[in-house]
Amino acid sequence: MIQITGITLRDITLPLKTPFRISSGVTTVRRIILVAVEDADGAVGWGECVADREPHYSAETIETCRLALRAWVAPRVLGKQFARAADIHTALERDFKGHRMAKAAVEMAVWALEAERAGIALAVLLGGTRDMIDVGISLGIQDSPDALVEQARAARGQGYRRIKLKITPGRDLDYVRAVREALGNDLTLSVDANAAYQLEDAEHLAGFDEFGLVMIEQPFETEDLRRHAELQRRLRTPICLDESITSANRAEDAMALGSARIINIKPGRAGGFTSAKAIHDICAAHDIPVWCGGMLETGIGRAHNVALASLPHFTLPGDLSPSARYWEQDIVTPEWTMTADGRVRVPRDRPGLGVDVNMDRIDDLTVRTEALRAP
Ligand code: OSB
Ligand code: MG
Repeated sequence: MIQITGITLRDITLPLKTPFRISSGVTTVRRIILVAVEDADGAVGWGECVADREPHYSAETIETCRLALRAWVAPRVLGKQFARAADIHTALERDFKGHRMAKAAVEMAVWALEAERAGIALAVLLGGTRDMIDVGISLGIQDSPDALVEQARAARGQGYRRIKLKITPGRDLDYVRAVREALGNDLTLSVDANAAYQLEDAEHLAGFDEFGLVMIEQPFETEDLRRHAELQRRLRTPICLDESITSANRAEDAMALGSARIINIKPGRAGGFTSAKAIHDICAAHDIPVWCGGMLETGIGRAHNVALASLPHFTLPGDLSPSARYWEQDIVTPEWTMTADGRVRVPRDRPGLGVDVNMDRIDDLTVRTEALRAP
């Protein structure tokens, strides 16, 4: 039995080493709500809310998450008993629509807590089987094709197994062509539009077909499943959906419509691990490859993503860059690293997250704390 007695929300600010630009906006400093869930025996599980300040990626923001966590998530969990973390999802869905990133922050913290208490790795508790995962990098939009080529060259040198280029209208085909011409056809390349295009751009987007990309990620809006299917019929390049896939049912719809040949799974976007696992399972049943996306997480969110990505059907490289790519200093020890051949080790031999949360570092970065307690 897990009896949750407290949920502490800690806001930290953490500057990125370099600003990260996607089609809908730029992030220079991350402000992140960390969630510490405590049970009646004093065990603690950590979660990380992946919402950003602005509703660029989805409708959720730090402030909508704070409201949702305080008003609707916490009351469904605090003082309640759960046999397993897997039961939290149902409790959070009862008469409570949306707010998936807020739900996920707590749901995933409870999974970490259960693993910690059971003395097993989160990866093992989730059903993970792999102990090394291929890593890809996501390169933000640059000011010139040359600048992007330099970034891609450096990433290749570091051993990344897939390089994803963020694109936006006006900074797309020429940028990808420059990278292909400079670095050759062997490089595993993809692009991510973060919903910046419309069906009228279909012909323009077909221009990507000549580059041999492994996928084009989320060209259209979140809701546009039918339009993605229409585009897929006109493209050779496989479409991968990210923003659109908020649940297993939605993944099933996308597959039935032919909207995607690949799916990116982010547990924060899907409302937590139970939902992310369900998406994984339905994609496995339909033979649609999946990979684990990233949201510029700290080492806590990275621990969650690495654990999830160790499930058997995560067959493509994940956006699981090492700590040093984002931060001067991470909030976990040891920091996340990548091997010279572009892989991350799953800490299957350590209980819980597999890394230690660095409380001194978190205290230094904390700008606000809110303690929610069982009534
Ligand atoms: O679409 O995958 C995305 C970051 C913020 C919002 C959306 C996305 C991303 C990334 C970052 O691509 C990948 C990473 O965490 O390294
Ligand atoms: Mg994406």
